[in-house]
Amino acid sequence: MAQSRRVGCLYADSCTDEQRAAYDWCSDAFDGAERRSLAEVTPSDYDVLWWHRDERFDERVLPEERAAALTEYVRDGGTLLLTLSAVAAVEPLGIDAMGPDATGWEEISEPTGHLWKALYADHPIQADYDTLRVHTRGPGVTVPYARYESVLPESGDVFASTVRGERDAVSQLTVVSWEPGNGRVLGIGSSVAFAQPTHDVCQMNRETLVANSLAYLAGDERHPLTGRPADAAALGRWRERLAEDPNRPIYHVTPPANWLNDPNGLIHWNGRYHLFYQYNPAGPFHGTIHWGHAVSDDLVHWEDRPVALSPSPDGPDRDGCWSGCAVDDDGVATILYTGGRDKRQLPCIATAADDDLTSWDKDPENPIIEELPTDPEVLRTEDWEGEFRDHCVWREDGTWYQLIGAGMEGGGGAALLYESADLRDWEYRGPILAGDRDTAGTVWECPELLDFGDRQLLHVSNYEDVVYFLGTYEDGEFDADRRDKLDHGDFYAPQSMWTADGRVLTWGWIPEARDLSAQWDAGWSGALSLPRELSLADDGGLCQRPAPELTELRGYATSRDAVRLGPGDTERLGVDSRSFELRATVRLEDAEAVEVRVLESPDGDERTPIRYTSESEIAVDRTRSSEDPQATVDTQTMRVTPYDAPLSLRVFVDGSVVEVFANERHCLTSRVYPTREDATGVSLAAEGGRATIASLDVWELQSAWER
Ligand code: DQQ
Repeated sequence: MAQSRRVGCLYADSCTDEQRAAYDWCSDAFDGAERRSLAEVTPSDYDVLWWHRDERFDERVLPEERAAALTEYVRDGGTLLLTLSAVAAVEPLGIDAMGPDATGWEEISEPTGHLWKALYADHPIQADYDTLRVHTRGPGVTVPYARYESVLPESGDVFASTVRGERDAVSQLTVVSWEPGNGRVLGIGSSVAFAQPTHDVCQMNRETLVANSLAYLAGDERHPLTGRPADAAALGRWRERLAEDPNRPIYHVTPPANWLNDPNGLIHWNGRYHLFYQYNPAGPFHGTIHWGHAVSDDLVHWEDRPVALSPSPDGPDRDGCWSGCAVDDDGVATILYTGGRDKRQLPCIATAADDDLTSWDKDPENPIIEELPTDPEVLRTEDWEGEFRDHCVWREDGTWYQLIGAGMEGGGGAALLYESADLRDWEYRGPILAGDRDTAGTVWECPELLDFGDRQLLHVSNYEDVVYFLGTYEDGEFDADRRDKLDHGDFYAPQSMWTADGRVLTWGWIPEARDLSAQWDAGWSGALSLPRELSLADDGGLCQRPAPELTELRGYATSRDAVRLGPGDTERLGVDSRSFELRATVRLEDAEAVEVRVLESPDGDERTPIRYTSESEIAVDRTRSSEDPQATVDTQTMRVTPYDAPLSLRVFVDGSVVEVFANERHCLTSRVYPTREDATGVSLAAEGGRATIASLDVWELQSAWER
């Protein structure tokens, strides 16, 4: 039945076949639909305006005066649907400073449509579907499109990317919503062509999408989540929306929604701890990287802050603000980060515009280093003119030093040293350490040098692992005498903060271990590790332990005195949780192995054993962690020393994160995704002999976020 809405269907000079087909359909669907040329339309006559354009968008079709009238109409509360290449009008209409960067015609070879974000699964436009993947165009036609691909709208909120056949094209952003002034604008940049026939399902989906969009825009209802969040309350609503997901950690730092990777710019400033992180507001995938922001007074309770750093449409960071660090430049909080544009990645600098580190002023001279070093030559790849990024900056005797991660042509990864008097003019000094390609990786990302007095630690991330070197750093050279991994599992690109009382705390990115579609469906991706206190032991080795502040999160406790297990014995503990800390001291006696099984269903079908063996190995066995075929199931292992002493174990389970600390030295972080609601138990088991769990405590851990 036709809906009674006044829809103004816009065209430039005359209607094309495609516009005629679309607007004919609209007249059937809406009683009050009328065609109007842009030159003569009176916008306020309509509940909603729809501009569907299949010809290339050209600013000449929108003379300044017309554009101004439409802009005013929208700002005053009017609503506008832009489809296909009309989405490009957002720039001249002043709706967004950044228009779609990918426009043209494409041949559709398989059913194509929209990949909706989980955040908007219940949006009135999409609510008729119980899937996030909705095909709206069948194969065999060539249709126009206007999408965001390597940039993001500056103020628009992405509702959907693209689905092609069964494949998620996550970075082709095609449905975007704006709320300029009092108005609302929706852009659907592809897969809504009407003229050529398509098969029934696509046709129905396409009509539902456009009808829902027009009805939504013509009505007064606003969706509570729409809009790029500008404050903690709006970010909290996103967090709330995802809170029921049992895989979502509650006491690890996560993005409010969408994507998180490396920790950045860690700094204790004005009495508060600031954590920034690589963040993609477009969705749960790596792309269009901004800096997200969270603050804490105590290192365990965190508050969301609005996005701190965004790419500038005209800047050297147009395609992304990649990893960097923060320093105190005589009372001015300053960040150095990597700006990306096309195939160039170069260092940029920004200073805090306020004491809360909420916004940052980028230096007009960015990038502050314009040329890549040539001695040795930086590795050129398909993606980059030079693999050259990420920053670690410190001051010594009044001089600033900076490490940048790189790959070297014909060699392996390297940490390159620069020197400066003012953080802006940098002189190249050469690599402080370079790895060989076969054993240390082709590129070193996120290098960080930590000074422990007599000895120093350098860690680098080589695409696979975080490798650390212990030794001495002097006169621009690092002389390493030990090397190991900082973590043996899912942990990458860590960065550290010095606390006021002189401790080093390190956070790493805990990536997901499930496929991209599963991440998309979850609506979020990535977490940060717990803060780890790094220090050197008397024997010169590295100690890593959870920051003591974390005990603040402890709630209800289950404690056991010595538990003695015979060969084959299993003991179930009275734990029913997915967010807890377990602390145990394990003696193997003559057992071959002891297992602490977490996230275990009552029948044991789903469980994640953390296995300590007489071979001095800890394994997190994921073979039965999840019945979800999208989850990774391999076993992750690490060696633990000393061989014959009891093992002191601390395990932090949080939704899908299992973070293991052994003997305050070795770490293994794992991701697991139990599917069963009752996979919340913990049991102990011994194999091949007797074992003793000398002490055992389990604490429920509370949320780090206010709810
Ligand atoms: N992640 C950043 C880069 C860095 C990499 C991009 C490491 O700056 O090299 O998001 O995960």
